[in-house]
Amino acid sequence: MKVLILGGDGFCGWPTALHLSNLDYDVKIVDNLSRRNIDNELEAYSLTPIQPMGERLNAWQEVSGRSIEFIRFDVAENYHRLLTLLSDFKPDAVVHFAEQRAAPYSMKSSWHKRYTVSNNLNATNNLLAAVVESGINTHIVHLGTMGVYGYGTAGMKIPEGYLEVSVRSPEGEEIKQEILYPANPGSIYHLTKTQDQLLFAYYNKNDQLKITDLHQGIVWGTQTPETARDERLINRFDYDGDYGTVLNRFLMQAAIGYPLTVHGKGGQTRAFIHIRDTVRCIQLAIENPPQRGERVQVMNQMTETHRIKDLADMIARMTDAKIQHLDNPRNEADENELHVENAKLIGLGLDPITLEGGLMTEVTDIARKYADRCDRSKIPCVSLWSARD
Ligand code: NAD
Ligand code: USQ
Repeated sequence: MKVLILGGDGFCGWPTALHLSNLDYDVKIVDNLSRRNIDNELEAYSLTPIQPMGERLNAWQEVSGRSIEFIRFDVAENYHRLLTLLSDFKPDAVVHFAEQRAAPYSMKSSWHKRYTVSNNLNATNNLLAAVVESGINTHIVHLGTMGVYGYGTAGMKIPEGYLEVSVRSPEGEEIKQEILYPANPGSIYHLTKTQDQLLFAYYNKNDQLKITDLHQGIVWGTQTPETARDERLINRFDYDGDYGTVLNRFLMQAAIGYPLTVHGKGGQTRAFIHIRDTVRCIQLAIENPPQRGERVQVMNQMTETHRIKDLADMIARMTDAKIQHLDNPRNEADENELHVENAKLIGLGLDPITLEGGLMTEVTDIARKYADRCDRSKIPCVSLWSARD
């Protein structure tokens, strides 16, 4: 099975590439290294010492005997390179991670808004147009986000992509339809993922492309069995105010004795998944493609939901960390309930890693081990959703 991984140098893409290579997939990675350039822009680096791509791939060859090819180009800009690669390699699946993924980064300035929209939408549209032009029969697996739905549920479980609605015709007849769940993005980044959905729906309808959109929750953890095999294979761990996601930030903060940074009262409820489950879900998605002509397959890729203040309390209990309540830099509800349907991936065989089960290992193995690499000045979230007096 041949798989092309777009964005394969990133936090989710790198462990996915190794996981699939380990299963004997023929893997090629495309990445423009924009994420590493953003590290330079923000002067905030991974807590873990990630190696350059060449070093990573040599180490993988050494420990596993398997090779992965890396091709560096910009998927949003270099359309013909993408088209040629697809036509020559003819992958059975393309996994699309190649987008700017941080909500705070997307809100930093008008430049960052425009960059995020242009990068993410052009990357997705280029991939779709190139698959059509190449004529290959591939399955596109895209990483979407739970944030396309917003985080309110009107008392029901958020379904996997589609909502059944019924309307009454002028004659009084009840007509049932399934529509994409109404989009309700909370940042420019999340907005790009809602627009991706429309691109997928259109190309699926017009060109019968086979597409799976994985609406993923917040990923936590760092290592997978493959990235843990050699320190040169280590995965990235973001903790800064733009790219660090909440649970990994709390884990790192606890490890260095920094009070846990809860936004507002911490009543926000969000969906979570461990990085080891992420790579497994992507494998399950690749192994279970939709049929040609079938509508876009949407799966909610999350395993549990937690309220931010409950996470902070749990970590504080386990580590004696202090908690600080900060003014929320975001424009979001102070409090929400969140119930999510995730039966599809569970039905395909996902056996979730739970927070309680995996937490302490992350704290000790990674956050404490690399605590001296942390730059405390990069921890505060300084990106504001709207101008303040
Ligand atoms: P990341 O920033 O670590 O990785 C993305 C990779 O894509 C980077 O290596 C970057 O250099 C590359 N890239 C970006 N634009 C590109 C382009 N135009 N051409 C080529 N390469 C490009 O992000 P991640 O955490 O690995 O997230 C991967 C995907 O999963 C994203 O689409 C993100 O929206 C989604 N996702 C992530 C999380 C999470 O918690 N990390 C949760 C839900 C969904
Ligand atoms: N938060 C804090 N303290 C912090 C950091 C965040 O209280 O120090 C709060 C935020 O205000 C927010 C929640 O925690 O309410 C989640 O923030 P986050 O940065 O962990 O996650 P988010 O911005 O939603 O983005 C991340 C990934 C993104 C992915 C998304 C999945 O960066 O790529 O799409 O999670 S989801 O949240 O399900 O939409």
